[in-house]
Amino acid sequence: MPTSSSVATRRGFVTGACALLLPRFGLAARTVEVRALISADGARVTFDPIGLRIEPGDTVRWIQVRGYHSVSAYHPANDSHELRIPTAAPPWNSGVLLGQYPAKGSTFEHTFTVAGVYDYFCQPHEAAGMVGRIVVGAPGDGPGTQPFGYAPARHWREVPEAARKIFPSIESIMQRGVVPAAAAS
Ligand SMILES: [Cu+2]
Repeated sequence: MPTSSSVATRRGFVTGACALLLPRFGLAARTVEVRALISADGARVTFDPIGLRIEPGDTVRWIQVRGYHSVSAYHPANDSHELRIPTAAPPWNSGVLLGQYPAKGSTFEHTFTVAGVYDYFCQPHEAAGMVGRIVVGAPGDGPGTQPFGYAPARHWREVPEAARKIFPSIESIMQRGVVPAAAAS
């Protein structure tokens, strides 16, 4: 009898703690998947979806399905790339992922807590236009909303021409929520 009563008490405590956590984001935080791909002939490299709208607290999980890719924020900490994520947000860089899904080392996750626009690229394929854009909550007016090359005095590495054409517009991301790779350009 004392044992079962103690278990019941613990369960009651755990339930209470979960109830307290949930209202922080209104809804439970989600994990959304993005695939990193190369076509069979190697001619086309892409993230899919290429545009995504999520809420603060959500996590994006990139899955390396074919080819070898990285998931790297547009941020000066990543090899002097242009700052194109919110100023208050930490940069991230997966490095080139080493496995093919579902093998170990084929996925990378990042949790987004700061609202705004985030541009990111694949290190091996940036020049070929392998980039993506995520809007967390509302776009605001941070670096990711600025035109490419907005701060020439910083001497950041330029976003390659092929990549500039690939980013879906912030408007289309806000309207559609998910922008598949094929519909982006
Ligand atoms: Cu790539």
